[in-house]
Amino acid sequence: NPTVKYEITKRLLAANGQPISGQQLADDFGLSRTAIWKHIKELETEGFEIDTVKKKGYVLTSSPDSLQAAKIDQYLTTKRFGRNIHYQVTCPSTQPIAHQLVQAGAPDGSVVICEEQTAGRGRLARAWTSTQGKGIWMSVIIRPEIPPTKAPQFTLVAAVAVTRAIEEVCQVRTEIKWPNDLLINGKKCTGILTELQADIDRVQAIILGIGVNANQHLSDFPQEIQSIATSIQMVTGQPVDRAQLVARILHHLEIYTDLYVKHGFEPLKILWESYSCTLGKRIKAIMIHQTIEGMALGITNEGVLQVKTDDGQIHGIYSADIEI
Ligand code: BT5
Repeated sequence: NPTVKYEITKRLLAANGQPISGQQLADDFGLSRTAIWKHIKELETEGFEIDTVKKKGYVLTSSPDSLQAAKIDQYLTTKRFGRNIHYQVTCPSTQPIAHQLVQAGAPDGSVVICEEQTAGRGRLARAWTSTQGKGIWMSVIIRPEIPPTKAPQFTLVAAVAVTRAIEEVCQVRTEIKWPNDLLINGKKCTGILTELQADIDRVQAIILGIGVNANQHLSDFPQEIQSIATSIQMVTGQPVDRAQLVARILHHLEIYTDLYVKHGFEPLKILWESYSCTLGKRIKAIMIHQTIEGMALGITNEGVLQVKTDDGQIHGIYSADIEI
């Protein structure tokens, strides 16, 4: 029973090294002590180290660096976001799972998260490398009351949320490269993928894919992206507590989503601009059918990038790959 296991894990984590009586757990969950013991044994196979102290009960001595709901839960400060977590050790990609959950009626703020993606994806069917246990690979289901045309702005909302979370939890500043990359020292540490399920005039759900490189070393990346990718640990030298970072991302994502739904992108714009490394620079915006080169002037209240070409014309860009 996954719910009981989850509750036991939560209790053990919350006990902070103090013993928890097996009898107490058995009483609370209406199970036999043997059934509780079986759950404890299962947790041990998942990497939890648990001592059995005679007459006192179970003591959690260490927990694995993993992203089970119970591990994230201990840091959660949100009302809705992350209150419904689907965890899998491995999956092709969290995005299609989240799409299915939307169809099944998953509530606002539901999260799909895993340790490893075997077919992680970026925009335009590009691949996203998602090494086992090294990063945060998650999809957040958001159900805002907005028209579908506004959905792309969620990429910017998410970029600000993740930037702030990384800054607070890992003490390192990331820069936002419009629209969906977070960089440290010019290298990509986070990618965001915004997908949508919608009726003609109404968003059913935004499926926000967030990939954060947390604890990789250079050799964990495939050769072809070693020169463009980085991880937080590679920069700070400190291992990242991924569960804590996930909880903080969800914290900011909930606040900024609510702010956005109420007041639009405008109140988030100043924050977004303060982290941007795109504005005020000469850039190349590469789109599917054309490339525009010029000065990145700013973003509009709708999050559209404005680029001034040498002939003085100003172009509004909705989505592109940017070269600086
Ligand atoms: C993105 O696409 O940056 C969006 C990445 C979204 C990943 C999340 S993880 C959870 C959820 N489930 C999924 O399957 N996806 C989402 P784009 O801007 O198209 O960038 C893709 C490019 O980034 C690739 O072509 C590589 O050059 C590079 N890249 C691939 N893996 C990377 C990594 N781990 N770190 C940095 N760069 C990477």
